[in-house]
Amino acid sequence: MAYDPIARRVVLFGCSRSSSQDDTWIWDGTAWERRRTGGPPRRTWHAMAYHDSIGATVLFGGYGAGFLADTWAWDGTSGPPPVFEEHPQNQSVNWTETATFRAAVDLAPTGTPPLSLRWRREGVPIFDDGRYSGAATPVLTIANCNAGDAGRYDLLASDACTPLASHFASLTVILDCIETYANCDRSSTSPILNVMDFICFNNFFAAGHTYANCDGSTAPPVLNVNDFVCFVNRFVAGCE
Ligand SMILES: [Ca+2]
Ligand SMILES: [Ca+2]
Repeated sequence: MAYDPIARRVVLFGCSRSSSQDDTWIWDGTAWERRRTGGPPRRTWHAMAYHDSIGATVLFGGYGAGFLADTWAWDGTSGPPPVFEEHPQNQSVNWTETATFRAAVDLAPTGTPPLSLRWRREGVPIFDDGRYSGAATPVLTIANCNAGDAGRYDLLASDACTPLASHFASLTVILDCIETYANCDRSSTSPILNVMDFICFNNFFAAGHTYANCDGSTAPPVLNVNDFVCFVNRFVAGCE
């Protein structure tokens, strides 16, 4: 820790909590503020002082990955924020298929990982579950996509200073399965095919509706048990 008499603030770097740290903080007499410096690797037992002639806070040595003998100077300006090297891309998937969003953050400008990563849909954080995986990594996978997955996704990268969001990427889920024969009730939420389609088929059958002539037969009786067998087969076949 050192006092900067020009900026009239205290500068704190590193030291040890449960392990040695690599964060820089300033105290202006009112509040602590963490600053992004791209500065020294983590350490403790180092020496710091304000150097008048170069107008910088100077740090020397300490103990990090072994005993250190390096010298660093910080002029009080914050380093650049992380930048996205790769933004997620818009994509379309068919219903029940898997979608993958990918992004990459360049840590080089800051040199102060770790960042915490979190994918969001329409600004709402996503967490891993049975269908989402990688929600806190650069690659988000969404399995068995349904209509509710459509929307805008982005990756939020947060360090201790400033959260940074990627561009939005849109996911479009193509619901051609809605038009499949077995989706008798033309429902559009997952699961598209369920018991309601059997009830629907029964109702059409009872009403003598041409929809119930699943096998396309023409000899009377046009609607018979073969149409039930046909419907079951079409249901099992799903969206084919
Ligand atoms: Ca249905
Ligand atoms: Ca028939």
